[in-house]
Amino acid sequence: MSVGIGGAGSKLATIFDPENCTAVNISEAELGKVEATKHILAVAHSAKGQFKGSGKNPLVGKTASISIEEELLDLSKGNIVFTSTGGGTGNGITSVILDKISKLENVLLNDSTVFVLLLPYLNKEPVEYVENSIDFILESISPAIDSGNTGNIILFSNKLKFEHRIPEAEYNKMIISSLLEFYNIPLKNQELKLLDGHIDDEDFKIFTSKPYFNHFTIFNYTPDRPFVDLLNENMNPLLLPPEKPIEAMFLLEVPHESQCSYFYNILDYYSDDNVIPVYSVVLNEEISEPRITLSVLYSRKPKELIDDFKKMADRMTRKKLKKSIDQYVKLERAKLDIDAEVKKIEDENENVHGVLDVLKRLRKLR
Ligand SMILES: Nc1nc2c(ncn2[C@@H]2O[C@H](COP(=O)(O)OP(=O)(O)OP(=O)(O)O)[C@@H](O)[C@H]2O)c(=O)[nH]1
Ligand SMILES: [Mg+2]
Repeated sequence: MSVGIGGAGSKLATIFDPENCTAVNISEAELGKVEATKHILAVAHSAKGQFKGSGKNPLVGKTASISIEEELLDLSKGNIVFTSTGGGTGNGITSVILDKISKLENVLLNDSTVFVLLLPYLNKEPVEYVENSIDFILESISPAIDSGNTGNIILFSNKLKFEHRIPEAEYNKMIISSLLEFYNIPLKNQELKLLDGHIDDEDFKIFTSKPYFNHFTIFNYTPDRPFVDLLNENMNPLLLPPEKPIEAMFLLEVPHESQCSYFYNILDYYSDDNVIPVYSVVLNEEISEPRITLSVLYSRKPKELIDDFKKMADRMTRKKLKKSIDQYVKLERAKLDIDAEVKKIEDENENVHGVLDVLKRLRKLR
């Protein structure tokens, strides 16, 4: 069962699990467009009536969650929750759910929730999406991970979508088919002839119920090249790159039984990092080359991600700032070198706090 919150979340959940998914939104129109099996409208009234969206404001989502949080918490148990981190509805409602989960005394293995998050692409998406995402990761995801109460957290990004100009619907299908490759590991283990190791539903559940970030990828494996090179070339381009792994799981499919022992190379690679993967090797005569579906869990906060996000948010804020000053002091243009002034202020203070500071300063300069 899957739960999709907000616009992007609802669309992804519906593709992932068309037979059994719940879509949640504060926008009736957006909710009506998704073919979910269950629809939940979160009540969010303004003076003008029910909101049609949060206007990228997570506070609206947070407030609206009051009407549905118990139901949603229940639906999330043992399931997968999809949301984008940039908008206001998915971000706001999911942050309330994460907060509730973080405060639980104890979460049973079968009750843990996997969170699939969709992050905006820094270079092409509005600054509000980027800022909302920073807040979400720092204020909701980090404490949830620290509480140990969530399942895996999977970080998809819209980077490839924007860089390769991929239509939204197609990109959503790419995200879900990649996710299904990972989720099909126990099924393949069960359906194909098992040659070594094994990953059953229980093993898979234990792995996905750990409160770490999950990066998974799939690629052809040939032992004539070092595993590390193949791995580096084949990170999942839809996901954020992983940090140092603390746990790993892989399914190796081989077309010939004689290739079964290749898996020892992969175990050797991870033993250098003191990681002992859960694995399964199966015979798949329909493929021509051995293929690996690999997942690593990493626990460090994606520091670089936050740094990049912050840098981009700063840059975007500065651009906005410059635009405002440009407009405000139109008549003064001849006297002032706006670029130089903005640069000077930036040099003095890394975190420029707002247009007001700058304007005050400019007035003083005149
Ligand atoms: N890949 C993909 N990204 C989407 C899709 N819809 C929205 N996004 C991204 O999701 C973010 C915006 O979040 P939405 O899910 O639309 O917002 P919301 O949660 O409904 O919140 P509101 O601001 O109230 O609309 C941005 O980064 C968009 O690029 C989609 O169908 N596919
Ligand atoms: Mg929306």
